[in-house]
Amino acid sequence: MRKPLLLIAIFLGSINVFQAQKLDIIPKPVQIEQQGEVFRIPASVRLILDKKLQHSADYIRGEFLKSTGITPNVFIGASQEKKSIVFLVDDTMELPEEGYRLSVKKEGVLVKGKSANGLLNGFQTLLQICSAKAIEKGTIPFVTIEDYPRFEWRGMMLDVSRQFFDKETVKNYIDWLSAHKMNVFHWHLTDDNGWRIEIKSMPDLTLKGAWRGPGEVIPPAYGSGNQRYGGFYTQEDIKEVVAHALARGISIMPEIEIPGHSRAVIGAYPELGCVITHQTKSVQGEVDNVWCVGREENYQVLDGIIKEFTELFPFEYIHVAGDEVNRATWEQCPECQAVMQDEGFTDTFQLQNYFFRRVEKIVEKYNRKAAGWNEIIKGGQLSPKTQIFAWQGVDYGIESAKKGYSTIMIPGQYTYFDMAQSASERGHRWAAIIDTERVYGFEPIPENDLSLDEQKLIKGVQGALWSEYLDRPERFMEYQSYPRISALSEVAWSKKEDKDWDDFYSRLTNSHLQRLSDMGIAFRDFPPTAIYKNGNITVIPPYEGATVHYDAEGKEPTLESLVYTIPIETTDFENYRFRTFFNAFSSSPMVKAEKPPVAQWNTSKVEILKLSENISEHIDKNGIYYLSFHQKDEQTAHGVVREISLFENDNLITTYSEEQLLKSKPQRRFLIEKYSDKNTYRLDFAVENMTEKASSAEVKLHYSPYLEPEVKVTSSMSENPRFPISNLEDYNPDTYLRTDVPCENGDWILYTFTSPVSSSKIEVLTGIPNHPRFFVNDGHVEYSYNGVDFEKGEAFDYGIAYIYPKQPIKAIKIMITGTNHEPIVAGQDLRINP
Ligand code: TNX
Repeated sequence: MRKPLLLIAIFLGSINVFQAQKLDIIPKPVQIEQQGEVFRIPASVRLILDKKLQHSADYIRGEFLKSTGITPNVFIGASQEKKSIVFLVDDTMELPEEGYRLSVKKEGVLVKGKSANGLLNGFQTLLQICSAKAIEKGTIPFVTIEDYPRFEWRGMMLDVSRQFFDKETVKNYIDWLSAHKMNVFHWHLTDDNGWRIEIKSMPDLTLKGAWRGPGEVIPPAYGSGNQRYGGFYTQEDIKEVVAHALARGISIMPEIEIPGHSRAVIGAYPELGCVITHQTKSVQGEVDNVWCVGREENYQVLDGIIKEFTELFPFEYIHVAGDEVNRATWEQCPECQAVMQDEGFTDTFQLQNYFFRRVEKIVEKYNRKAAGWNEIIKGGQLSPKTQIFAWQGVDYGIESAKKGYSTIMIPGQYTYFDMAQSASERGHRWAAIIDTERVYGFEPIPENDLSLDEQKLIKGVQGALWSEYLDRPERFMEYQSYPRISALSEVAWSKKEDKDWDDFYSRLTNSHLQRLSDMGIAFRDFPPTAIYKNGNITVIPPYEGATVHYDAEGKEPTLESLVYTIPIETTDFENYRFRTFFNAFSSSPMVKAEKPPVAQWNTSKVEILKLSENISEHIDKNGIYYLSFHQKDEQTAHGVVREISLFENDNLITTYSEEQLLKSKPQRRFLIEKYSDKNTYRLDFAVENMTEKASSAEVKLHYSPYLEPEVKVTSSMSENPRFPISNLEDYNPDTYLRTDVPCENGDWILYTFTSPVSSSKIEVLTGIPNHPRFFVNDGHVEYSYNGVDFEKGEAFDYGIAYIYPKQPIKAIKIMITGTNHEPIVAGQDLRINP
């Protein structure tokens, strides 16, 4: 008789532990409760919208259809009915602004919002529930959600100057932000390389200043080459985009870059610039790009421009920039000097502050507030209404809040999505390499450095997408944006204590990447890990269900390449490349197979570790090997390494005794010349951890695919002493040449080998490594087998040319036939394939 009782107990138990279906909502809501049943959406479902949501009716109808496959009947302000989906504003709700409550029951769906934007946030949650992987199409599980944002400002900036993105692209961009409950689109409309907004009182700003190329007022830049390139938005376009954003709960903050980054303006209206005797360059190498701040008429011009901005943009803030101003221009300008004298200023930051005080007055006259980059704090007080954007680092946000300004955290080190996502990918790297996990880990409130009142001045966070390098490959701006913005949205919206990377990653990869794909975003997928051991490559996909394609000949895998299923037996692991593909548009960067680390350690004690490892199985041929130290993140990068020695059968091959900080990512080179499979190889090194902070790393050994023969390099162009030409002789890919001058027809760089080199293919690269700036546009390579007679080879394509020698080669020459339209030229080490 005991058995049936037990069965009943199990049965009852299984009812209680109802397994909630994963809803995978991003950003994570504050509170969710799920019940076991589902609401079936009727085929003729009624969507009843509060009058305050009228402006979003079309948007809501369209998105609902896309997400559920059901065309709703939309009513404004009608009374509630059974089985309908109702959106109601209730400003008496005890919730923060933009908060909402969502309940799905047998009777129907009710979304209550504190405001129209609160309802839109609830609507986004509803769409995400309907598109979660676990949810049957056409149903919504019974659920109760209460949700509100952590920060009132959740922004994203897009630079449309360096590359122009048309109106439709911008509208899509706004849609994607609103799907993530972001609420500010910061539109960087003007910069050195193009003015993009029609201003009726200053028509040449767009007639001339929106175009670059040969014979235009702005020289070619950022991939536009010898083509006329540009574009702008008419005032009608702007109004259309503003209305589009409003319907999606997004405010648009326009930015006018003043007084620096203004080459387009000065090109169109030269009289707005200073009269100077010798040129100086801005941080980004531009000349003639600063407004004269001593010329009184300029303030009327600015008043006219700002007035038109305020007529187009209803948002409370106008961003007036102030970053990276080349103030050296003002030092030479008589009119600027006169103001300095009259005002008794001793440095040009005071003059900059004078300028912004006047600009703030104009902005406030039109009932708006000014916003600016963190540099504008320098040189004096600002209006208490002005809001500061801390881009150079969190410390600048701390300084701004301590001075009492409303502050937005937008630190390059975490939220600049023009930064590369991994070491081998395209993008800036001046602030950091920023992957999605790093964005997710960003905490906008530096609690230890600010009082509670000061913390309240941190109004929110923002990401930025500068567009210098978005010219290629195709849809790279989407690749740089997502899923990093998905991570940012959670930083901005969700509670700090609810943040958990593993949980976020599981929601992202389980349902949200599919949502991004459904929105038509060509996002960056996560790369697999490929490990080579005992003659086999084993691939670990980045997440369950990910499809990894591979190529066995060193080429970039495509969707047509083989799909990885089981471990690959090979003696040739270095030639394999792997890549995750979500679909034809979204994929990961490619990765190589790696051997397991040769050594690792992990300590949080003050100690000296002496490591000694037998690494014989990692060495299998003669050639150059690189030893590198990889930390997981900055928190575990403490300590130094030294006395790194490699032994062959107990005989020392090379030793590096000097000490190097782990933070500096040490890399050491070893040459094996007498390999035999009977040899044993041993690696010894010491790690010293000086504090009780974490020190841990993996040590990897890579066989270099390239030859490194002795070479001497000379050039017709003078070098920048910080990036000398001798950097081209060291085969260290991190060091490169910068000239002091732009290149001209007839300039050259000559690589001469001590003895002729046999190679199947030599890659000649110009520009900064992984960062397409300062490369050779117009030119070709030449090569010589005897060092005297040169043959003409390939022309440079986007900074690269290849040589396929037929016999051992003695010298290679980069021949320049035109300017690269950049202030300098950069050169790199040759890549010489065996
Ligand atoms: C600095 S961020 C700039 C931009 C560049 C960006 C590239 C800022 C206020 N100024 O002009 O595009 O770096 O990362």
